[in-house]
Amino acid sequence: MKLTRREFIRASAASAAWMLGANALAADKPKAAPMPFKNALIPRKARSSTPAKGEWIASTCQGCTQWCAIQLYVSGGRATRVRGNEISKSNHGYVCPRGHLIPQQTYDPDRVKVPLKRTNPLKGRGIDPKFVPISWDEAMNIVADKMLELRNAGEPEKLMYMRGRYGPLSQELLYGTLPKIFGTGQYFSHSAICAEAEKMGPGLTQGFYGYRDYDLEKTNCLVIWGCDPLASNRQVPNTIHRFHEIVARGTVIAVDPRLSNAAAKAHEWLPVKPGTDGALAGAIAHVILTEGLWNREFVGDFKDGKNLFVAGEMVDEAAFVEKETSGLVKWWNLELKDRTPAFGEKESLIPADQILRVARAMGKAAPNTAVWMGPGAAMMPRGTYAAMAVYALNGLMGSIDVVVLEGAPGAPLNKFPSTEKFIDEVAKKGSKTGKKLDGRGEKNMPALMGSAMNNVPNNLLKDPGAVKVMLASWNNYNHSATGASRWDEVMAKVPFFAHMVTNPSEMTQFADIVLPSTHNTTEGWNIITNGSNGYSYASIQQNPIKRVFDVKQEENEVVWLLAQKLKAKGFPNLADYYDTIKDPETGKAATNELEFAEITTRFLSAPIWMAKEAPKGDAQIKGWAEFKAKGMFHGPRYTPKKGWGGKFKSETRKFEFYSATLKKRLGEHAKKHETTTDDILTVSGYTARGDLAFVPHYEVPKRNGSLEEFPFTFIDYKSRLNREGRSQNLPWYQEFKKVDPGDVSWGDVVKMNPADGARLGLKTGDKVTITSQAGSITVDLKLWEGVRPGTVAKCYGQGHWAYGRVATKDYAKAVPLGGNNNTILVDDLDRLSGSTARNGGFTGVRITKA
Ligand SMILES: Nc1nc2c(c(=O)[nH]1)N[C@H]1C(S)=C(S)[C@@H](COP(=O)(O)OP(=O)(O)OC[C@H]3O[C@@H](n4cnc5c(=O)[nH]c(N)nc54)[C@H](O)[C@@H]3O)O[C@H]1N2
Ligand SMILES: Nc1nc2c(c(=O)[nH]1)N[C@H]1C(S)=C(S)[C@@H](COP(=O)(O)OP(=O)(O)OC[C@H]3O[C@@H](n4cnc5c(=O)[nH]c(N)nc54)[C@H](O)[C@@H]3O)O[C@H]1N2
Ligand code: SF4
Ligand SMILES: [Mo]
Repeated sequence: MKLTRREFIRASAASAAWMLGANALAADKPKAAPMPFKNALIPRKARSSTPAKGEWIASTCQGCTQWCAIQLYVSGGRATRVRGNEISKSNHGYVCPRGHLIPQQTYDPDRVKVPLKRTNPLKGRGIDPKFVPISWDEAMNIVADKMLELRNAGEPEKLMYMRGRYGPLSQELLYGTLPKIFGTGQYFSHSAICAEAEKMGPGLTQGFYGYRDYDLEKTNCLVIWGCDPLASNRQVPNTIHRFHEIVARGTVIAVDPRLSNAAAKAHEWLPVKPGTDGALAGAIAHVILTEGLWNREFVGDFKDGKNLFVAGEMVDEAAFVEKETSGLVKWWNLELKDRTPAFGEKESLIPADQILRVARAMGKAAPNTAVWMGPGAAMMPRGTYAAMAVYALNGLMGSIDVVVLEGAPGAPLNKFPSTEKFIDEVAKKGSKTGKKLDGRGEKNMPALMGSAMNNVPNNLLKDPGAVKVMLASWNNYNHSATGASRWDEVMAKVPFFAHMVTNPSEMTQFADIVLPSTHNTTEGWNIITNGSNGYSYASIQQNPIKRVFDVKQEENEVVWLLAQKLKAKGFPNLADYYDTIKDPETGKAATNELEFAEITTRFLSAPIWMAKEAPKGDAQIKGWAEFKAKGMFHGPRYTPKKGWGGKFKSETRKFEFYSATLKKRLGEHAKKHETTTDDILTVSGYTARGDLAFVPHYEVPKRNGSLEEFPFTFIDYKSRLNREGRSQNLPWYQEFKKVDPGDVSWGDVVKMNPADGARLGLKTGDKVTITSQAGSITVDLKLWEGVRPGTVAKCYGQGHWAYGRVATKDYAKAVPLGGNNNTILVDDLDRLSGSTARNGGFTGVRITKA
């Protein structure tokens, strides 16, 4: 970068102003780190005195669930810059804005730097734990002793492990192994507060319970529904890369109650009334059918070619011959025939003529129409059916496996040895003792996705003795889970809690032992797998920097140390199991925790770099050194129309508009409870009965709180800068918070339509209290046109009362910066999936001047 003198003066002035602004705003913050900015603006001459002698090293970002293959610029053992892995076929060498936060997250001065032990037995929000530093050895001794007390008392099931974010090695070495070998069934991952309800859409139609991929290069009509992939959701770099091309050549439609980044750039914005997505999707499907816009190649046609879909009229099932789908006419007769645009308008508040226009644009581009559904249309009470309704539009468009993809075959990975031999009788018995504390499988909790994690505190509050020792990693449920105050209550009661995290977050304030974790992108070992843009890939994390703090990675280093301690104290099974994992080249087992981390990473990825013949996909990688240098391996590109021809994984092997898959699974659940599916639906809070329950349909949105008492509907969304719940302690997060439409830097605003503001006599900058049935928070008000009257929106992320000095207003006094949405979001679920509700406007709120 060469600057002229004048440019340099201008740049320095700008950088000085920036720093002044940041520092003035951050008067009571620790010294923010404006250095990277300053460096970037210093002319070359000054820089050459300390030339950066570094190299780009491959790693993987875990700032969101895309898990991008990236490269870190490492200089003198320090990571200073970030970019996409240049060979990545999904991010094209770029990261999203959150990728650039990695160095700040790594060198956050508020990280937990050494193991800590609590000395204050009192636990509660705002109570100083009085942590004192201890050694890793002492910490491991304490945790191992507590665990063995349970085994010795014959009650291993009183151990609970809670996992938040993770890497694939967790499945093999921690989450999937430790509880089984130790003997407890009480282990829960965060998926139920993440986006599981979304998977019910593709799961119950085509038997694919997973996140979809999209071929944006071929997409001519992109319908972004309940997510904002320019800023969040998955595949952000590829969306940024392709979005403008679709805007130029086709149609972009955004369905979101708030003016999202995508909505601001789309041709059509449909500010749907929260929670009515099923009605809107039904109306669009109705138009597609009555106007004959469905994709004949996928869906089929009427026998004699005449379209018999006429509003309000039943159709004879025998008149239509389906191809790749099943149950279209049933769906029409049960649900769609009355879902006219007028009905859609009445429920969703989207004008009928806009519904018509959008449906026609979608039909015109089919099968190159992608409906990109996100949690906004799924993570709500009764969200299973909204997810099905929105996703089924892809079936009508015939876009399945054309532009809406299941994901390509992944890179080949090794299977870890079986744990079976190491599970003793005590463990077998323990694993089967007691019911899962999330209540899954109970009559009113079908939880077909397998977990209802956020229900654990409810059961634990009823039965506080059920857990005596709790381990948790990379999670912060006291902040990230709705009904957050329940977690404060329950965590205060858990007798012994060890937390494996990077920062002293809210949940950590309840810990007895804190085990400081690596920031895995810069300090850990792992192989991370994902896909986007038609490719799946495996990408490395290789501990590329010099660790500044005394941290260890929970998935491999900590479990190995813990296993050794348990062995020394008389329980060898975990350590003996880990010893069966040998280095793929030397055949040796690990002799220390860091070796274990590297060996397990090498073991997992060996089929990529040790294969005699190249696995399908990228050119052959010859050896570990080459894999570390390249950092990633792609499998082959997706196979178009993979599931066509009766190869979907649903019950009928077709794309089911009438879900035989759900009928079977719900039927099994009903049978287990010796009752009918209608009874299950009733106790689980759904409105459908009979066959309607098996087709995508509209369920009226559930609302916690009456309109009289709580007149506003609350909408939650993610910040473009949220690295899930983990970036709020970074000065750049706070400084650039204004990148979220309508938001402000170093603050937390609730956004209200100016018409409502005028009515209530409220103005921008007013301090307001938001109150729901669950609790209340006080934040600043911002009048903003991006939400309709009656709805208010606030970004998720702020409101930390712990975590660090930047994230809070006063860390020592537990004073939050802004307010946590999860304090006011009511604890409610979509019981069919087990997911926690956070979208769909299910929480009514009242807004008053503070
Ligand atoms: N209201 C609302 N709530 C939400 C969401 C929302 O949009 N709105 N999003 C939901 C979603 S999708 C998810 S997935 C969850 C996520 O929620 P959780 O699973 O609880 O995870 P986080 O809050 O992202 O991070 C938890 C903790 O991990 C620690 N940490 C950070 N980096 C690392 C690391 O590299 N290693 C280890 N061991 N620890 C680390 C930090 O101390 C941090 O406090 O939140 C959910 N909660
Ligand atoms: N920037 C960023 N990106 C992320 C993450 C992050 O923390 N930050 N986390 C990653 C993770 S773990 C996950 S699970 C994904 C999921 O993350 P997203 O796909 O972003 O999901 P949500 O945060 O739930 O966002 C919900 C969206 O739906 C809208 N919405 C709310 N109610 C309704 C409704 O009733 N109808 C409709 N149609 N829309 C509604 C909201 O305005 C918002 O735009 O994101 C991943 N990507
Ligand atoms: S935050 Fe997500 S999209 Fe951004 S670079 Fe990291 S993994 Fe990729
Ligand atoms: Mo998530």
